[in-house]
Amino acid sequence: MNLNKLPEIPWYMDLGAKARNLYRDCPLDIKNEISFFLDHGYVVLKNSLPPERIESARNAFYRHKKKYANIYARHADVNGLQRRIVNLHMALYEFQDIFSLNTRALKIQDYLFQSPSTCFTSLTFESGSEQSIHRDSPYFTTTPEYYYLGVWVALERVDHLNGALEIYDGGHLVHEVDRFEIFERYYKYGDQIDQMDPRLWADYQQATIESCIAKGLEKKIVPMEPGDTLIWHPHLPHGGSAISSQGRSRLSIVNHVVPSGVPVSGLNVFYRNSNPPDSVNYGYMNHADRNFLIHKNVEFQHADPQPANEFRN
Ligand SMILES: O=C(O)CCC(=O)C(=O)O
Ligand SMILES: [Fe+2]
Repeated sequence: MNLNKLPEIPWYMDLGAKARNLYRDCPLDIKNEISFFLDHGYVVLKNSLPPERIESARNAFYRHKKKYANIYARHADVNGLQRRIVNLHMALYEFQDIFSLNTRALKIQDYLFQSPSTCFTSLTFESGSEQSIHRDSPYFTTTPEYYYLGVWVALERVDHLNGALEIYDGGHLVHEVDRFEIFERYYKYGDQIDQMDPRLWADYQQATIESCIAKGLEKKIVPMEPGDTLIWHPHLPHGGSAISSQGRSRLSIVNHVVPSGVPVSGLNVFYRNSNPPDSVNYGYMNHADRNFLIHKNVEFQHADPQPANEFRN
């Protein structure tokens, strides 16, 4: 794919008139959602998937968990729940449906990208993530930058008891912090860096949160019902709220999506210690008219890879 086709900066990153101007051509049936997204950095689509679709994804998950009980057991928390399964959709068609058949959510993604949205990765949480607030961009650096959205679907009710998404409302408008100053705290340009260096992640997130607080933004949690979808802006600081009722499940799937052909890199490119790639060598597959990047394995917390084509219900 010719990356030159995508504008260097996605239109929704523009803070002012240009974005507003472009969104005048927005289809009427998604205009309110696009407007909310531009103002708040996220939008919730109520009942964007019907109860039968949610039920069949839930059933597929619990069947799978039972069938591969020995593998799941290795990664369960003290309550027997899974905190992070990577790319489980590669094994479960019902999870692919959650992306491909979420028509209203896709219309919004396609409009934002001005290009068909493609599923890059998924994370399945059976328990709230309790992840501290962060922007995804240091580990999800697209070329060009910011061609990325988070598409989060509740498979059961989510609230403060089981750990909902927590966000800085409007935090997507907080300017990118001086990431290059952060890099130079630890490295010189051209150094070999640890691709997972926790300092390069944590300092960036800390600076971002301080900027949100300085702007007077407040954290808020977003309760959701099964079948609701939340789409977040690439710059939205988000995380998982504390679970006040430990042991209560929070089954959810999040797809990280990009336009087809967009390369995704990590810290090295985010901090411009390497040049951004100019092409991708990913394979894509199609399910119900939507492209998915092919991952060979399903992983538990980024480890213990299981070949997706054998790890089936
Ligand atoms: O599901 C959550 O609690 C947070 C997930 C998240 O931060 C992500 O997928 O980027
Ligand atoms: Fe995230």
